[in-house]
Amino acid sequence: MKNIDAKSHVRGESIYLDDIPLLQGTLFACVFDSPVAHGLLKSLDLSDAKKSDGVVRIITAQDLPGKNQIGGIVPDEPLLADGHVHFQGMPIALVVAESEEAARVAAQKIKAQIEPLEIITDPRVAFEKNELIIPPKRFQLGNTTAAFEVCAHIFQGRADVNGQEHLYIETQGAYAIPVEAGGLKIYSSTQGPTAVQRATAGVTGLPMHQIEVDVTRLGGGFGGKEDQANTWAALCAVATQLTGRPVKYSLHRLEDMRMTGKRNPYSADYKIGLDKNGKILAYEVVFYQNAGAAADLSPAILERTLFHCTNAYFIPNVAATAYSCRTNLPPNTAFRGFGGPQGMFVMESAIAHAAEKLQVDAAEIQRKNLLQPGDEFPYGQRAESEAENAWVQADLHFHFEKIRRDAQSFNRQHHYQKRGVAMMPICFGISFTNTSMNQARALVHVYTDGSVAVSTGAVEMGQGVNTKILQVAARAFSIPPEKVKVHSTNTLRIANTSPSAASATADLNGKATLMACETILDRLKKVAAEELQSQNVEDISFENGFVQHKNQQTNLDWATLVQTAHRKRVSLSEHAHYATPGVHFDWDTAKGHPFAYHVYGVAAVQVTVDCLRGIYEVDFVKTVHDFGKSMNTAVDYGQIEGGIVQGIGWMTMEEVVYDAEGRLRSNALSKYKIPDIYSVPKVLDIVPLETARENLAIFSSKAVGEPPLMYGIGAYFAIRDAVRAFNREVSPAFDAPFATEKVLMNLYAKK
Ligand code: LUZ
Ligand code: MOS
Repeated sequence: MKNIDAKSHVRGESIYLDDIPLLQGTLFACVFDSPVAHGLLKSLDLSDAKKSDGVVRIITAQDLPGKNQIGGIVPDEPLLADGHVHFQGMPIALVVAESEEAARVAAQKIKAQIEPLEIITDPRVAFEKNELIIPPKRFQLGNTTAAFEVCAHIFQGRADVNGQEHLYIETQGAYAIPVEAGGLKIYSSTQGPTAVQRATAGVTGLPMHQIEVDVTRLGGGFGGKEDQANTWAALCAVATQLTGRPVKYSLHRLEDMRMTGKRNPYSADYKIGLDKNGKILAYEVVFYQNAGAAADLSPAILERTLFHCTNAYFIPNVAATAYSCRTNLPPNTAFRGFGGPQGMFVMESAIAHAAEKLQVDAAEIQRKNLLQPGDEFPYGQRAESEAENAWVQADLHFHFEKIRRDAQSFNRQHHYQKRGVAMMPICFGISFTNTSMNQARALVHVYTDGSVAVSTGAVEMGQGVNTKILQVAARAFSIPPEKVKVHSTNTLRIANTSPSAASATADLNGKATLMACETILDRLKKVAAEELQSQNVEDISFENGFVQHKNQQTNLDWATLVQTAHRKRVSLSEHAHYATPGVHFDWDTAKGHPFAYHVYGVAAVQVTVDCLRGIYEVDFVKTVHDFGKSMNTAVDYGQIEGGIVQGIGWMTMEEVVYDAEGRLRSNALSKYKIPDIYSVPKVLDIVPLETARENLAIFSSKAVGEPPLMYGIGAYFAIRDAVRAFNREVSPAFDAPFATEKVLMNLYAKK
């Protein structure tokens, strides 16, 4: 089944925030943001801006009716700067004017006097100064100290991995509308309608029931709108409250890049110990997370880094420590993988380091240490591992030995072109690591013409979740997909939602939808049994829009049955609640069973490096991927292709650059290179893993949003391999992304 949005997307008919028809009297907002990364806000001169054409109101921290606080996990983030500025791009004032242009012009006329304070951009410097967002988090398995005593080989090093700009095609934005009795209706481009509702309630001082948040769809989120959509919605809400008029703010790309946080950069120290056969006996790692100026989601991201610090390997002795370090950068935030990819990059760096020193193929070490079913993760959960299975199947399909040999023979024949190869196994845990977030609700109405309306907490952001939800309802009722409509995500229809995140959206909301449909179906079966004078409800089933009795089609069609049920005063609506069974975690012991299941896979990645220019192409990414049993291969393959390319971009070309003043230098698309069609692997083979194992996913169709991004890590190590094929003397630092300039420097570096 195709993505249900395909047609309206292609025709340009899909409605995004900026396409919503405006109400008469709508005002437009623009932020005046801090030009300094750290300082004391001494004074603010609004006089010129107030006189500017079309300006209706300028709002500062003192004007907020409620609390000046939007921090989700830790209350450390003011909506508008009050006395202090903590990063360049921090909102200080909001101009509200009759047009977008008028608001922008006026914002530029605001002058702030800021007394500079010391600026920290490096997480290790922040750590030295004890600038921590939360106390450190630790995972431990076995005893590393004892294990290192018996290791034949021990290697220590450092790995750095940079951030990533989300670059959702639709920038952040919100549109707030006053409704009667002081309430608000807010359209928001958010992954978390409830997060927007909660943050808005805080700054406006309204109870949550006075605030309706509605989301039709996003033009991409990638985690950037899990928490950071709150700011714009809260600002518009306050402006609406203070002016009594609708207020819209759709950010300019430059504002969005400057003011919003990115994927957290990490710096890490690792120590890996192996026995003489290449078995990893011990692994110690310390992560320094660059959180930026406020907690945002960084504490949860830090946890997911720890959860993924051993990737798809079993290591009997692990000690992992993670520090969330406060710097003067925009608060960094969720980004596809949520800290997991950063942890996995460090693990792969440690393995590459060991392989280089031991003069073996990294694949040999990877292969020997894959998780086996029943192995214990450092956090106590036992693996239902597909890691070995995925590796064996990938080897059968793609012939790793031959890939390696062909690359070597190519390299013997070409001096200025070198091929590099890497294998990239992945293991990604599915569920929010915060157990309480693993719940969802769905509201299903069957109308008397037999058509069905579904609402859930799932936000459609291009990932195809609405298509999957629709499939769930259509399959549950055995009716054609055209009979089902999935409606916008709305806090009045579905309350207390978890954000659409953690790859878990289709599972959580799909299961709630299935439960609601099944409850309605049970009622309809009783009605059908009465109509058909059948003694046994068990004999009733549905197929192709007709009722079946003892597997024989009857004349009773779906719409007639629905009308009959309504006439008999049987409810055709249901609101269902789903909570993932069996998940729990205890941070006191740092053990538990946080994930409903894991997604596995293995990719073989090959690149060709042009050794004169330092540029490279990805020849192929070939993967055996664990879909469970895909319920929509079009959607799932699309997610995998997109994830791989986004991962390759992060690892090989996207360079987020802040200078020492905390100013974003890569602040436009002319200075920040994202993958284009030419960066896509020439060959992208995706083969589903064959498995008989049961899982907790919706229709056994495993989550697919985040896991494939991490195949992109293979591109980093493939480039590194090619560089070393050209220059045997060099041992490139583990410092992602491996962008062209870095490649060129390493190609010609001396020992
Ligand atoms: N968001 C969150 C996430 O709040 N908790 C998570 O565990 C998570 N994982 C991935 C992406 N977003
Ligand atoms: Mo995400 S990083 O699942 O919002």
